[in-house]
Formats: sequence, C-alpha cells, structure tokens
Amino acid sequence: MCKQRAPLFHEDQTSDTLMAECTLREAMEYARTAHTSDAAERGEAAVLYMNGWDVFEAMPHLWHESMDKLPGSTTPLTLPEWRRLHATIGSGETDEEVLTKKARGLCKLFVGPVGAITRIHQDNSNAHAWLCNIRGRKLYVLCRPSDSDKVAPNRAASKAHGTVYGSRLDPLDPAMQRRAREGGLELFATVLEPGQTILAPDGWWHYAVSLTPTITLMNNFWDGANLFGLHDMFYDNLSRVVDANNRESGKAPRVAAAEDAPVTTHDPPVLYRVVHAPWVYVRSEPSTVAPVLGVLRPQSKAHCVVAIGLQKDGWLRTAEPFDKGVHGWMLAHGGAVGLAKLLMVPEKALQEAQSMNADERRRLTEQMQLQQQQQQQQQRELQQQLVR
Ligand SMILES: O=C(O)CCC(=O)C(=O)O
Ligand SMILES: [Fe+2]
Repeated sequence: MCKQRAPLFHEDQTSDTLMAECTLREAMEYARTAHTSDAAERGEAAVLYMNGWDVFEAMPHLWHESMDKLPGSTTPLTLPEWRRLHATIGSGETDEEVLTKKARGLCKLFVGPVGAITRIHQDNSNAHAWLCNIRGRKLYVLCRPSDSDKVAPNRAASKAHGTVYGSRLDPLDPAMQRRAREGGLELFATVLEPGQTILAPDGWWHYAVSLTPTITLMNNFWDGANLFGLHDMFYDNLSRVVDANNRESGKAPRVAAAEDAPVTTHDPPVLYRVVHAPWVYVRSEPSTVAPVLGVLRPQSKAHCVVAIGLQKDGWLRTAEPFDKGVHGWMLAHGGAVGLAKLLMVPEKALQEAQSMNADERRRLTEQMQLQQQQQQQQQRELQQQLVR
C-alpha cells in the first residue's frame, strides 16, 4: 500500500489521503521515475510512499533472527523475551513459526520516490528502531524525547479536542525552523547514504525525506532500556484477546450507565493509580461491550496514573485521552465483571497509610494480601481461559 501521508495520524482524514495498492514491482518503478513526470516537474504531483510493507510476512524465508539486534551494540531481547512472555502465560504458543512471526512483522520495507516523507513521530510501544538505507539517499532529522513539548507544542490542547499532535514540527518548513531555533529546540540531521544505518532510540522523534528514490529496511526492537514497552504491547494484545473471548462467549455482562446518571466534574482532574491486576480496560463509552481504546496495567510505566474528569453511574471518565486521542470510560466499581479494586487515588492512599495506627495497618495488610490472592486466582482463570 502506498500512501500520501506517513505515518497516518489520528487527525488525518483518510478520505482525503491518497492511497494506492500495487505490486512491489510497480512501487519500485513508480519510486524510480515519479520525479521525472511533467506534473512532478510542475510541483503538482502527489507523492505516494510505500511506507512499512510487511516484507517478511510475504517472504518469511528471507528473515533472519540476527535482524533483531544491532551488531555489537545491543543485546537482542525482542524474540527471547517474546518467547518468555508466552511461556509465563502458558499459552502453549511454543511454535517457532508463530513466535518468529511477531518478530518478522517488526521489520518493514520502505520504497519511496524523491520527496517521500515520514512525518516526525515517535515509534509505538517505546521501541527502538534501526533504519538501513539499502538504496538512495535520505535526510533524517531527530529530536530528543525531552523536547516533546517543542516538537509537538500543542499536544495537550489538541488532544482535548480529539486531535493529536496538530502542529507537530515540519523540519523543512522555514517558519517552523525559525520557531524551533528561537525556542531552543535542537535538531539532529544527517543524510543517510546507501548501506548506512541510523538508530532512533526509544522516544526519539524522527523525520525522514527521500532525496533520491530510496529503499529502506526498518526494524523495531527492544533491549534492557525499553523492555517495559514490549511487555505493554504483549499484555495489551493478550487482554484484547481475553476481552474478545469474553464477549463472544457472552461472559461479559452488558452493563451500561443509565442515561440520567449524575455527572460530576473534577477540575483539576483527580489522579488515580491503577491497582487492578492484571489490567483495566478503557472503553469508548460506558458499556462493557463498547470498543476498547486502551488497556492499563499496574506495572505499565506509561499509563500507570490516569486522570479522571467525570463520573457517571458506575463509570469513570478519563480526563486524558487514550490511545488515539479519544477520551474513555472505566468501570469504577467493577463488581459486575469481577474486577476487584480498580483504581486508587495515590495521595489519598498515602495519607491514609500515614495516619493509621498499628492495628489498622495490620488489618489493611491482611486485606491487601487477601485481595492479592484473589487477583492471582483471577489471573490464573484468565490464563486458563486463554488456553481454551
Ligand atoms: O521513512 C522512514 O525512513 C522512516 C520510517 C519510520 O520511522 C517509521 O515508519 O516508523
Ligand atoms: Fe519511526
């Protein structure tokens, strides 16, 4: 699939983004010659980019496990960790073909004509990426993770309006370049020559534009520094499978908030810590059959604390957008779907603990242990369900 915009963001209207499905041969031919057309010379031609073709899904025999690591510089953990995670949940997923399929899918091929652009972005799931230019020359621009507010300054405001990263940096736009310089944003730029590889570590913003027709191979990977991102991805997938199974088997109760339920606004939003194990679903509306926007885990680094703005019936509305910038709902009490304690206000929990006497503390500890046992039991049941 060749697209006019890469990557596609939530705010992109797919209806006005040109896309073309073609063979690899056609994409190569287009990339090689697109800039020579009359329309391109007049600056009127749209530029389509084959960005992220799942090449090893189509040709698995060409993939090799060594692609999971950057020679000499990192310990490959993606595939071993993926194997280990499957083993811990006892999914029975030991088939190498199934396991390597995941790793193969992390390696993608890009074929672009002159002017093909990947807009500035961070990779998903805290992945590192290596990008190897097989053919052609490509300009890459990178920015530090700590400069996120300068790269996409109105992220928070635009999120609240349902769009994400509205005015993200275009490194080739002179006005934006000037603003970036004035704001002290440091841009790291390099032209990648054929055969060269660039590394974009976890969280680093990156932008690419083809200066000549290009072929690039990209691989997302994890090591000791960002492994939690792989775990998040794994548990996110797993929980969605369990959720889908529950719905199909009719196990998920059809809970919906009453239309006239009271709504309370908290301004500023109250911060909660996710304490439920193994995960909490954030849904697009207050109903257990509504689509899942995101999954929260207590251990997850990125989404451990959530801000809640509204309360409706037994549901809490998230004040911060989830996943693709949409607000969501979480079941507050959880009784109906067997969720134990779901969320805890960290400040309140802390105050409570400090003002407690020894007896109270012992009672609470016992209560927590019991709760933990119940949660472990629940997790075991979920695993069994998954195996079935
Ligand atoms: O177009 C490129 O070379 C960059 C691709 C990239 O960073 C991505 O797809 O995540
Ligand atoms: Fe990327």
